[in-house]
Amino acid sequence: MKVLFISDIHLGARYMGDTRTHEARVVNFLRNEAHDADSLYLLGDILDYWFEYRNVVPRGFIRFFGELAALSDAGVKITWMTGNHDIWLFDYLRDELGIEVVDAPYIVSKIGTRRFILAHGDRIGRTTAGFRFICSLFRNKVCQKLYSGLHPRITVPFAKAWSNSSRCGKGAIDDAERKAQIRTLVEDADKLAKANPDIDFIVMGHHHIPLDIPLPQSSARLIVLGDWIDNDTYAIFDGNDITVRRYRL
Ligand SMILES: [Mn+2]
Repeated sequence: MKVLFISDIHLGARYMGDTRTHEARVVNFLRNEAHDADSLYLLGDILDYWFEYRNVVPRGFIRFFGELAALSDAGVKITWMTGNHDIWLFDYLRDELGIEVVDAPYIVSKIGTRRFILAHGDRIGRTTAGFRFICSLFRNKVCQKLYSGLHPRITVPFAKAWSNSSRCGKGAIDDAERKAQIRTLVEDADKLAKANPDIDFIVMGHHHIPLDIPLPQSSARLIVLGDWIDNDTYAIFDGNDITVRRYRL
């Protein structure tokens, strides 16, 4: 059995500079690693910004979407859990690519003989009240309807600038703060594992730090996928165990 997990690619992010090279790295990974996989889990923030209007979709990501389509057509089961950057995947990518789109704080899923909690992770671990408020607006159906009525000439530059500023904020985190962030994350994951006692692995993205930590109060392990900005990391599950790896071209 081969199952892949990947998150936080942030395709199209302005701060990546050369977005075409960034996309090519990811497509290369999928081409070399995913074609013999049984399933592929995209755990959110795959696209830095995306909004599906009813009849129109944003430009870009052609090679990435093409590769997902090829994988899906070849029988690889693809599940895309939305993150806080790619919340607005509605039915277009789902139907066009033949994938499953999931918008939930987390899901419990049996893969092979093991039980997983899968999440993007933005609703697990340390978050500020402001961040939670913004995310609840982003997920609100009425707000989405109103937003879709605005011309993309207004919304796209706004969204890209907002994403860019939140990234610049993240870069300013110092070591002490990062350690505190990981400590809170482990505590929260531990609570989640205790509430779901037969869980083997909690796999999530969002935090942009590759981690594989045994949880203190359960037999489960916390796997954080890292990202494709600084780390180029993913996780691979063989039916029995899961490992976090760095992709090298
Ligand atoms: Mn995120």
